[in-house]
Amino acid sequence: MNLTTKSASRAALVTATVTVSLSASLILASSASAATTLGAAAAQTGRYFGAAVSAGKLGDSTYTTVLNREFTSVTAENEMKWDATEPNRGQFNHTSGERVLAQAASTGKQVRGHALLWHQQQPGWAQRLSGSDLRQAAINHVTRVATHYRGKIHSWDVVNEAFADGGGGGRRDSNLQRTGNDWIEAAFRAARAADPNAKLCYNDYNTDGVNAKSTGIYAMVRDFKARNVPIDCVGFQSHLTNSVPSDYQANLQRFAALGVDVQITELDISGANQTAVYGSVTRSCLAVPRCTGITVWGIRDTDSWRTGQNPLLFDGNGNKKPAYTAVLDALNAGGTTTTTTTTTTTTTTGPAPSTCTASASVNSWTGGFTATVKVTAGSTALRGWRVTTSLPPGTTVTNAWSADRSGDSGTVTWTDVDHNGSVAAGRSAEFGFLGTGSVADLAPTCAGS
Ligand code: 9MR
Repeated sequence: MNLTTKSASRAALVTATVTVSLSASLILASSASAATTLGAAAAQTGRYFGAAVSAGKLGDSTYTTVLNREFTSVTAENEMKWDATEPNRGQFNHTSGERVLAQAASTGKQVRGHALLWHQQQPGWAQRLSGSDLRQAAINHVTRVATHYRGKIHSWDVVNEAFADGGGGGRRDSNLQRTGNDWIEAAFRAARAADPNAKLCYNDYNTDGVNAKSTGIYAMVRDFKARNVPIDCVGFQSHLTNSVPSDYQANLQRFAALGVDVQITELDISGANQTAVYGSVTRSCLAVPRCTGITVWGIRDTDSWRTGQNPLLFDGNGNKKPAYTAVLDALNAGGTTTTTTTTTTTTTTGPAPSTCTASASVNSWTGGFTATVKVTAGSTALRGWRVTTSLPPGTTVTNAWSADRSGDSGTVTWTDVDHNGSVAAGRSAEFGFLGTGSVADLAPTCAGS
């Protein structure tokens, strides 16, 4: 419970910082706050849950009802691909992509951009190019499309499916590959320059376990990180049939250990074991701190590119399938949440005292945790805030968002960033971080300005 004590010295014209209360409560997420939608359940673990969406279906109310209720992220299934966005060289068409984007933005969803360069779904004019002309056209395409959507895309699939199937672990032959092996890094550099805040992903299929193809991609990502080629994430499409490789989680984990986020980007699962495999894939993502979200490749079975295989979470009428329940239950069991609340009051001789409280929600699994920290202004608006957390020995912050931090371990001070320093009276701002190790209580304290 929160204790709030008025400071007796509040009216005094002295500068003082008084910590007035400290309290802690432990809440088990599974018993206290089981969420009833995929998006809400995933959000409790610090993740998004998304779906591939077609602009042409946004007029279907069954479709949009499920979309709006369940999902917190959207991928345009075809509308941001090269053939759709640059049908003629140098002439861009973003009409359909913008429809998907607008629907997502109006309902508070984030957007995965898919896909800037791919050997398929190239416009005819690009298919007929080669060599330096194609390279120039491809990089121009990346620049122009990423610039158009700058600031609106959470993650871009910069390059899609560039590795070959089979045993070699090498690149797939394509017109793009024939422009030179460095085409992928050139694309990532162009995308970073065009939209510095988007996460830049490499995306592929048949990479769902430790195999020659995923190992080839792993080597590329390791090389990119070593040479500072900008790459932030790897997408695992996960088009599965009846089972998932036993080393699925280990494979996600080895990529995460390279310092990139991992995302499950096009999940669909056919076969008699569908329900169990959906649960298993979900748990694998939850077990990997840097697995930041799951996207299913369509909403209803009738929306799937896998005609007749019924690989999705909703039937043709938009009803929840057993696989839906398996995913929701797995998300809701995602970990133990510890909530700690600390109140600090700052009294100054300045214009008006600014008070704030901070509470932390921690989601833990073996070896790691996600923390979400909520900063709430008291009766006076905040112009900025500073939160201090205590991390126990053996824990390290590996990734954070929406706050600057003083270090990665021990006592860490977090300060507001541009967009979340101003908090109106009684309103809240949030930031979060991922860490390795085990945390029971972050004991956050807040100071306002
Ligand atoms: O689902 C997409 C389908 O509507 C398109 O006709 C097809 C064109 O190749 O692409 C499908 O989506 C693919 C995605 O863009 C990349 N990974 C494989 C997906 C299924 O083919």
